[in-house]
Amino acid sequence: MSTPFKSVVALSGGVGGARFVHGLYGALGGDALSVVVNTADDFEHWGLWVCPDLDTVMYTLAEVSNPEQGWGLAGETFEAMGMMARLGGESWFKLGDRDLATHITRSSRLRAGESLTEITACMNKSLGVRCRILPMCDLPCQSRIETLEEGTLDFQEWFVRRQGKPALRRVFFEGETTASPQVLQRLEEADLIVLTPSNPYVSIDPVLSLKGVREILERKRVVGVSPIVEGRAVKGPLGAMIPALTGKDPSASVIVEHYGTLLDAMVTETGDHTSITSLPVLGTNTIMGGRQDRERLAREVLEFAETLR
Ligand code: FO1
Repeated sequence: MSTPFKSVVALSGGVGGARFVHGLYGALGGDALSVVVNTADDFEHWGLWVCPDLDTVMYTLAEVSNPEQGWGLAGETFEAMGMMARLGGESWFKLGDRDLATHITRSSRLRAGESLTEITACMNKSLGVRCRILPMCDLPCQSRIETLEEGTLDFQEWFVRRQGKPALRRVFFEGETTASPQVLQRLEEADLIVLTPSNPYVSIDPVLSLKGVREILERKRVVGVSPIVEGRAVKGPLGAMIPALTGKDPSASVIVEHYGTLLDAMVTETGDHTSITSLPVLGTNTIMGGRQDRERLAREVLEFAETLR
């Protein structure tokens, strides 16, 4: 598509963000697109360093992801996990047999001293992904979930093992506080930044928490896409997190309030846009099915962003 944007940066978490980024990739091509991916969900499992959002974005853009669940690989098998369970190991987090190759490759290269940024670039290239996929930082920065009654849990422990049931008090981040130099450079060079329809609290906020990121975004054209559609989260724990963290019902307006002055404009589901008066808003069909739908939404967001000045 013809667009005036030479350098678009998308901030993304897992499934919802990855689907939108897939649309942007189709609409823009690889050269004009960089994706900064949340790594605060990353954790060690079976002695391997697992980066769920980086892998979800990579598999989605390489078109090898599991279309129903959005994470993991299509046609995956779980023989290793079955054996792990027989051996008395942990089996609450489903690592597939082919997905394991990703975690083993990454973990051994990290141990050999390569950075997560370098490894991510190589793996994406190997799978034929032609845009820049950048982890938000190179060292661990992890989301911690402070619960009302069960202390503080790691994100995957809370979300997958405990199915998001322990009531939330707050989310905070522990570890690295500085974005990678590559991330800061891409953000500085961007002429459009998109906050994809990912969870603001555990996918986008970790990126925004890194030193220098907010300051750059305040100077840039930033458009958000709402992960809340007609009062419901499309996927994941966001629908329950909003009332717990804000005392409000889920809505696109809550997302706009959350990002505050960072946003220049917002894209929401048709109908949801009428409740937002504080900034320019585009109401459209934001539910993304297949590739065509994702590209259609991405084109609409880019055309809308062009009209902002
Ligand atoms: N999500 C689940 O709900 N259950 C799982 O067993 C699970 C395994 C898994 C393995 C690899 C991977 O890359 C992602 C995986 N996810 C799983 C998704 C992941 O926990 C979350 O969706 C993200 O961390 C949130 O963005």
